[in-house]
Amino acid sequence: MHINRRLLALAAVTAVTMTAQIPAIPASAAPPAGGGFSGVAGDFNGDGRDDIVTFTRGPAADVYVALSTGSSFSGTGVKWHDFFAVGAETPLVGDFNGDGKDDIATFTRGAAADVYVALSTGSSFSGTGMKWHDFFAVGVETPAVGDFNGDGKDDIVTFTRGAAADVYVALSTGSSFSGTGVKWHDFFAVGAETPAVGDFNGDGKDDIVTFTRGAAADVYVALSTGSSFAGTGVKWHDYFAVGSELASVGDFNRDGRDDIVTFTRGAAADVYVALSRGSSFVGTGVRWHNFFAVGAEIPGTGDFTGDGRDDIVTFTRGAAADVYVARSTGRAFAGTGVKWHDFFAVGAEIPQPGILW
Ligand SMILES: [Ca+2]
Ligand SMILES: [Ca+2]
Ligand SMILES: [Ca+2]
Ligand SMILES: [Ca+2]
Repeated sequence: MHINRRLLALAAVTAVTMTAQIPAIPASAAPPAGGGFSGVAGDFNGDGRDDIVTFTRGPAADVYVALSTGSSFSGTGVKWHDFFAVGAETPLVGDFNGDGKDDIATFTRGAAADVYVALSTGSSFSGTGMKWHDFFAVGVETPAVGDFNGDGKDDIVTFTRGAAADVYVALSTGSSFSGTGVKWHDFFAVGAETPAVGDFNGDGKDDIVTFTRGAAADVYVALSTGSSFAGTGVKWHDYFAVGSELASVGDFNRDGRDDIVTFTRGAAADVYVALSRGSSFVGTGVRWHNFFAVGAEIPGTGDFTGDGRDDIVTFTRGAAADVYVARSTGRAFAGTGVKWHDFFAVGAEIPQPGILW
């Protein structure tokens, strides 16, 4: 996301094949205890190409990175941190000090609600036990990352969901996250909706989106003013991410506005995109790939080729631990079965980018 905001080249958009978007019945992605999250990719060495990271969590709490070469992810067993995201913590990615290299954050949630950060040096994540906030994302809240005030440093947001549906933000100072109980919205991502972050109007400040999924399949957006998220019940799409599909965000056509993507997974393994027009997401049933993120694989988004258009990745995990990428052409995701790594995110590890609802 960081790269795409800087690339405002206009991409020609033409119609692609229209097909019916059908509900899918994917297996569970085995989300972390207490609820899921959706993270986008990070560029850990600052070369303009997004990379992948995986967290073993548990007692080992190892963190491995494989760097994008533009056509594959390089490096097996390259450990960037040996004690981060312990137990069942929630790890996410962002450039928290604004130096152009993406860093990692982990949220303990629960009663402690601590937030730790380790900063990228370009070849490792530095710092153990560096607490950037001591009361954020409490209980089973859903944290996410974005630059909500547009100062170049990524901030953190948390969604209570449920009946309260409150949204809190803490802004990065470059060395901590500032603000406790600072509510930016008081009714967004209600019940079991799945929220995510992106700059949907392309003004340089990240906004929030929520997917109702189910039969309604509504998509709501609230735009950042720099100090709050504005708008309640502003529907940007009325039929996207149906049933239990997994939805995420990326700028797939490189126009500077983040778009939305949904993965049916299961046997169909279809991928649909709706492009942002700045005040709505356009396109229903526009399929950008017809066989990607099969079964219970974990998909994600990022600009792995470094051309300014966000691509898609999927992790098989398990014993195979294969990683596939399909690159965006601006109108579709190209390539089936193009393996970028053959041993990454083993077993039940948590890769990022990844959607784990
Ligand atoms: Ca950084
Ligand atoms: Ca910021
Ligand atoms: Ca925005
Ligand atoms: Ca776009």
